[in-house]
Amino acid sequence: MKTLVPILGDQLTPTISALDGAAHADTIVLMMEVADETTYVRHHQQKLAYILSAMRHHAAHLRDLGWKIDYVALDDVDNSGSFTGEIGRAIERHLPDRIVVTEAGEWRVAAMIDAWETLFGIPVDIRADRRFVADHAEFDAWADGRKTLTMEFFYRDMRRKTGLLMDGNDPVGGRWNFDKDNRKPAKRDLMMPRPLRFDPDDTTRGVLALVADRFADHPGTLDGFAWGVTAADAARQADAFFAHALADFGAYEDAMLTGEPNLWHSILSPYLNSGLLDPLDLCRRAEAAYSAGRAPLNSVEGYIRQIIGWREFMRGVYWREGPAYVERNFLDHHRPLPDWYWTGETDMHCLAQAIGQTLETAHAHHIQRLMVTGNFALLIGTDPAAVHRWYLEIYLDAYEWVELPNTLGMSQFGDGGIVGTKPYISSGAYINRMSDYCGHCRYDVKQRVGENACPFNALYWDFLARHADKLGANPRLALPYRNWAKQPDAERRATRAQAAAFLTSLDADGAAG
Ligand code: FAD
Ligand code: DLZ
Ligand code: SF4
Repeated sequence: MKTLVPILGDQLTPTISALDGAAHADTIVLMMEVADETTYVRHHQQKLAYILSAMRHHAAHLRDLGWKIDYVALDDVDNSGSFTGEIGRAIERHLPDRIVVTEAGEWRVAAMIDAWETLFGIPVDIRADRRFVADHAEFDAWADGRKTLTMEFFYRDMRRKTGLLMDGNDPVGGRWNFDKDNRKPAKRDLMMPRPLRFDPDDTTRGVLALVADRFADHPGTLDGFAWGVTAADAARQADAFFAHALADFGAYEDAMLTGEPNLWHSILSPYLNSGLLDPLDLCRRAEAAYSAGRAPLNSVEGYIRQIIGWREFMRGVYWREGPAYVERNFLDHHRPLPDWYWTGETDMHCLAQAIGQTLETAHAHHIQRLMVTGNFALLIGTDPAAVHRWYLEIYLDAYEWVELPNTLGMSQFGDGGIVGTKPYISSGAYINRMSDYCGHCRYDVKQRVGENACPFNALYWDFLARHADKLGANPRLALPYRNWAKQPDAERRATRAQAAAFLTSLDADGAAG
């Protein structure tokens, strides 16, 4: 039976379920670079270059493995610009008896695939994506009947299911979570691990020229593009992480340093999300490093929790909440993002650092995304859909299934408490504790009012005051609300006036920093 197997840009795994049971002789693998995917948001230029180059390398790899590949390049003259258009053209070229495809990673593309059977009048077999620990039914079974979805409990089930860091029925080390050993601020260290840089080969150079030609108006820069684009590159970066960074990953997970974009993070999410690396394989390597005494438990447990805990949990929430999740706006926020989210031109050093490195590399680590750019967007009352669009376009690892629940749910509290039990907000004090940013800033992190006061401070209290009706009864915010209530009236008025003036200046020029 002649079979057409479309492989999407985040399905770059040779063992993808769509190829299960397929034979080289009667299978056509279709890969499509299409205008719709490159423009549905204004992806960072490096994200476009990475995905297109990784797709081209993957096609070459599959060809080497013996598959027949039909590859549609973005600049092919007859390219229709959409997945559905390209499937239609491929059906005319190959006259397949059926289509077999692995489920898409987002609602938008899933809806397209769902329409193919009726549209083209041939059977379409949509297969589960085996690259995750839990499938949709399993997540739903876990979530059904629970009043709140707590990641920690889901994570424990994933530990039991995978056997990772388990000692029979108990967690290795007697605890599920070693976070209290983590969250240390970092000091500059000349021996700090640095991610590998990969020189563009001919294929990547061709793609860089294409992106420069067609997408020069997209955010970010192509200068210094150094991402790996093959499974072999990704494996080298993973080796480097396990050899040099895993041991201190836990301790410095939440640290931030000026001019140090990566610290002890793995910088593997782009490769994981497009299929060049296998999440469980990475977890097993981390566990082996612990067993061999090469990395402490707090680091290894922390790393494994990010992958089989947070990553899987986010995916579960995304598919469970449905396509309307993107519209949720619990706090009724409507401000646009300041223009300088696309330039990094602000005097607020923490934001200039996080945004600046993002424009340069299309990557920032978790605490920068959550407690700098996300925290600020939330405190000023940005429309969560606008924040979502920014994260989706600006990060190399951003696909909606993982980006949306992180942004709209965890970071912006737009879902009112599905992903997290309270909004992730902080004043400047948190940023000062976890980074060296404030020492380089024109603002004074210790001041709440006045011309030089750190804007995060007044904004933090103003946020709590503004949302007392929706958040005042949240037990996890009881302490800050008590603190706010204890402050003298005059101080509270001055704080709110300071925040109001800052917000007005933001509205006036879109670049208050
Ligand atoms: P490490 O710090 O080394 O962590 C190890 C791995 O754990 C990562 O590679 C990643 O696969 C996984 N991980 C860690 N935290 C999370 C999380 N919260 N959700 C899912 N996986 C996680 N991650 C994405 O992969 N794509 C996104 O689009 C994305 N958007 C985000 C948006 C916001 C507002 C926030 C707060 C977080 C977002 N994250 C996203 C999660 C996290 O920031 C990145 O996974 C991480 O920074 C990737 O860098 P790393 O590989 O060095 O991670
Ligand atoms: C993100 C992206 C981009 C920019 N371009 C393509 C493309 O040209 N062809 C392709 O197959 N996939 C691309 N992708 C990834 C898809 O958007 C991704 O596979 C869908 O979001 C489904 O999860
Ligand atoms: Fe950021 Fe405030 Fe510190 Fe400046 S003083 S770096 S704005 S937290």
